[in-house]
Amino acid sequence: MPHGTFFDFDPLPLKDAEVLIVPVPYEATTTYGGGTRGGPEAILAASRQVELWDEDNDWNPSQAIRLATVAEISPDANGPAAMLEKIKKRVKPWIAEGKILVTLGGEHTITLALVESYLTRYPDLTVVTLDAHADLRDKYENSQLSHACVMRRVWELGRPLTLVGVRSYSAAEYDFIRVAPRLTLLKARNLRDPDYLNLTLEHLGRIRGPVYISLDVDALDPGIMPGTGTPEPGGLTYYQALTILKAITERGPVVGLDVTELAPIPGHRVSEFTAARLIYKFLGYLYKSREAAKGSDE
Ligand SMILES: [Mn+2]
Repeated sequence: MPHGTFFDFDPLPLKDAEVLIVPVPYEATTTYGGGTRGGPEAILAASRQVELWDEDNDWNPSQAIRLATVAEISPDANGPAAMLEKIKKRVKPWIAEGKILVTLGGEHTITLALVESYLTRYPDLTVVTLDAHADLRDKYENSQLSHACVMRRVWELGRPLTLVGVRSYSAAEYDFIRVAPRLTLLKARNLRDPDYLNLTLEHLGRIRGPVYISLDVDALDPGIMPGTGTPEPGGLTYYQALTILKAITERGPVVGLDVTELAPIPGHRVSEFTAARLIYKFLGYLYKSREAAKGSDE
């Protein structure tokens, strides 16, 4: 295992793990700043510095989380379609066993393979993505499998899709957003208004059934997340991101998470540390909500 394990947890045998950390250092269609291939390794290294006591719920989630870190899914030189197939082949058996995957990108394109794989086990899946960009282009630089098209391809799979934190899209994407069914756009600029934030949380709270979360790190403000290929000013604050992740996990089962587009800046650790911290927060919320659900069954 070249990367070591996430959070320095004692490695569990795969069969005993509920959560799998899956590194996917794939980068092919990045169009501006590169470097997302270094994302997984940077997040893994940063995760080992995350304080395990969680002041959010005053508990130590690491004592509950049953986690294993698997070997990376290495890039396929035969292009995006081959890479997506490779990812599906690797992850489907884990998803079939009910594992919760936390996939570390790499570019956002990998989300398409993950959602397709999750749909084979959870046909009633809803996808929530946090992203600065709509990623709803039909085609970009002559590719339908560009990171700029990933949410269009995900939307085409026929399930509800909610985009949170968006603040950058083209005229054609705007026209698409206005007419597309099953699509909800919750803009970053409006989240500054507490009433709108509450509406956002209500919308997320109303989602029924399993949810898949795709976190493009550029959803966050570049002040706390400068290490990304296509930074956009005006992003989510850390606490807004936490509130949103908490609302989604408290509402019902979250079956998977991906964290994409992290491009580490040498000597500048805030981006990967923020990403690792968000993942630990997410897992804390997830296990807390499961505990609460168990408690209410008794
Ligand atoms: Mn983005």
